[in-house]
Amino acid sequence: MSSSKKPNSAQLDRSNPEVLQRMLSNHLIYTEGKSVATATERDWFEASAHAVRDQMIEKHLKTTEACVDQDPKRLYYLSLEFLIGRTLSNAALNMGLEPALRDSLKALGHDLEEVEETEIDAALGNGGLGRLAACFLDSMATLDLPGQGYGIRYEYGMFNQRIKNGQQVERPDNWLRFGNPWEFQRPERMYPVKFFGRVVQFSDGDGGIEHHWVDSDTVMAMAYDVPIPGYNTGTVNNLRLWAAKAAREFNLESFNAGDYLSAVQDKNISESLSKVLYPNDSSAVGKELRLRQEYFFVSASIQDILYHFLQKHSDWNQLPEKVAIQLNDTHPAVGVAELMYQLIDVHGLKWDHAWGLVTKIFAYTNHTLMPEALETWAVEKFERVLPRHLEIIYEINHRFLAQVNHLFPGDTELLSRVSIINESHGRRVRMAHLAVVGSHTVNGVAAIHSGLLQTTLFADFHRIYPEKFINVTNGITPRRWLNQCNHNLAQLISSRIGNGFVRNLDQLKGLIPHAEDAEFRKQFRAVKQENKARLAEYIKEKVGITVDINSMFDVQIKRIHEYKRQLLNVLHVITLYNRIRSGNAHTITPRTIIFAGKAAPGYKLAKMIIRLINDVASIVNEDPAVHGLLKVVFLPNYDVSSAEKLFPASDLSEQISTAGTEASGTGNMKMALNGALTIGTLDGANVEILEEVGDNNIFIFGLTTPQVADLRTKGYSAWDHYYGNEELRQVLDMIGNGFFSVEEPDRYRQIFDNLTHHGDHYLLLADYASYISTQDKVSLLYQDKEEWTRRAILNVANMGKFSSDRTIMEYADNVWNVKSLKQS
Ligand code: 4GP
Repeated sequence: MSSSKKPNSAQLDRSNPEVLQRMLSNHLIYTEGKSVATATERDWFEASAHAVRDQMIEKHLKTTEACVDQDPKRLYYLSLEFLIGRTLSNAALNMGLEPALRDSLKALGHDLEEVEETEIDAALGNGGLGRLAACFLDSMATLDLPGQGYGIRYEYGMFNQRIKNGQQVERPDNWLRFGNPWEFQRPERMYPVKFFGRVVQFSDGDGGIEHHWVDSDTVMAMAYDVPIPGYNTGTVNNLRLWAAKAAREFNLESFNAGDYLSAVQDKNISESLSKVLYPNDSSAVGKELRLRQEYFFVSASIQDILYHFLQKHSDWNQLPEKVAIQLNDTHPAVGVAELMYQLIDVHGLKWDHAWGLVTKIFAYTNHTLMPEALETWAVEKFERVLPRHLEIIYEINHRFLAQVNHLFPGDTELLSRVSIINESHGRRVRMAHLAVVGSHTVNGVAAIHSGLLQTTLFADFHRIYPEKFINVTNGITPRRWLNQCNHNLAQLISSRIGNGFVRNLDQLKGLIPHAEDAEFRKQFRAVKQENKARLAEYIKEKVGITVDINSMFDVQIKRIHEYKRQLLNVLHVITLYNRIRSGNAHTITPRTIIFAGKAAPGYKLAKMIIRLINDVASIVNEDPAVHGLLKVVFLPNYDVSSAEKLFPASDLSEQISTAGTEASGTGNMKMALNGALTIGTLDGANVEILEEVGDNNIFIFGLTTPQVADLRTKGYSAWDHYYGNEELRQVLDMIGNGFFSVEEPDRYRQIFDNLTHHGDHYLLLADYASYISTQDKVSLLYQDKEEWTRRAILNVANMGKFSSDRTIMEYADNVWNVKSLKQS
């Protein structure tokens, strides 16, 4: 069809199943080159993706045009991670094509669920922060906000986790092996990104100095665009991911000298920049390739942002009126120095002018208080890779410290604490400090976390710039995390309160009276049972374990980390096991305890915890004395797609981190939105979930953050708990003495030692008694099906606050000052 011809709207009405069916068949033949007779499910997925994509493209182009016409202020979300998962069902849902797609595939003899199973997750992220970025993209598009994501098109995403003999084994995630129907390569959108070299100074003839970054190596950044459809709106935004390309296909000198291999080697080295996502691992800390990845995508993105700005504007003072940049954690913090570099060295602005603009543009979100995640770079390394940027950072720091000295004269301790350069343990660049100094707003991701940032990690900065610090509590997109993953629950809710909640999650409050309706509770339970049956099948298929869908599905799914305390959960499992073995079976409510999550490849203790869970599972699951009262499952390769099966099927949500350690959590929100009750500490967003659902509808236990701090200052003795609690002692002895690893009795000695001799840093033993007695209350309540369901419904009804639409509106209003596009 030529672009000048008006489309025939009847022909393009893809929500008409007959039309869509024809498009599917056409794409199968003309895009995939397959006949109906030879097509696999995967071919039908490709055909479906192309049919849905066609409609997205039209809206995508319109959104781009609207942005050009309206020239609004735009938000650019810089993130090293976007944990997207699958796209087909989500795009179909948001575009209003889901029913037609389901029907069309059915008419062609295929099942949407089976077809979508062949889509490989886009796992361009580790966990929380990456998934949050993906939810934010969905909300920005849904709210018609002119927002664009920028990241890296990794060739290999988050590793695949296999479990061999109970242990985690990592396998590369070759997610692009069949291609990616959702992206558009833009070979015309390429930017050079420089590394290495040196800086030479010239007089600018005006009394000033010009800096020239010379003898550098160049890698090209090539854009790939991924359309991001909003729900039930004309807006389709863009996620732009950068791939590294060699600046020259071949090094001609080597090639002419007959050294073909080293000619190609240069190309490989350049292109390895976007090869693989770093798992957030302690071994990744300080890795030069990581620094280069960060600078690579930040530089390309900022060049692209300025290119678009300069298409329409010539007055630099307008830059902060047109551009807002959000730094998703410190990974893109080098952007502060890069924008200075671009403005001063490339576009010739003076320092003060440039700095005035930069500090109106950036905002920074912190996602963790864990010290190992706070990025720093050795000065020598930074200088080698980015010599000019180090000079710029020195200058930023010099001026910043002068300002601090002015505010707090003579406080040299303060100066050394806040300096962007840490001088005390080998000189290092502190990226969090650069982010705070260069941003107008700094936020944490839940009220408690933002408070802790201000009183602990950034207390000094809070004294210097109190006005910079705010809280923006995280949220999740209800499209993926309710409508898409729990279709039946969404339908049931719609049948009572309409479907306005999908765009305005506060409307779920309308369910509150229905919690008192026995018929509604029955239907709600039926949905949960169906979801549990679906998960049970999946578990059977993946790990061969049969689980009882009438048992309580007690679920802890998240990265494996000591602070998240999967081990505390294991202590409870073993406690239940011991009670059953000692003849107390009649007091036990049957449970299926499900774990899933990946450990960073270099995090030995986290890997040991996975192994322990698997060892405990084999003993418990095979012991005839257990009589089906207890099953333990470790589901391998936790990813977005398996999460979509796990959340809807959960009865109990385990959110049991040591108070003060989990920044927010978002799994806690997904669980409650899908009708699970939470057992949790007063940590992260649990605190706000409690406020929303009321203390009757959540199980809170354990020490509070001030109590944790207090205990640590006063001195804590894990042994007191060990000797003071017989059940606990028995459990710990079993772990330490090899009950679960008879062939290697010392296998878990280190766990025992950490929890006893080495001080139990995350205070598992201090919280054990409170956790166990709260779990007993959970068990008791689960026996009262009606009351349990009533409370589960009240959880769903009170989750309105945790929509990422609310979160994004707060960022748009309080941080970015970005307004919705006008729809034509
Ligand atoms: C995570 C936090 O651990 C989690 O509490 C929070 O909900 C999430 O970010 C989104 O804000 N942090 C990371 C990380 O993913 O890599 O630091």
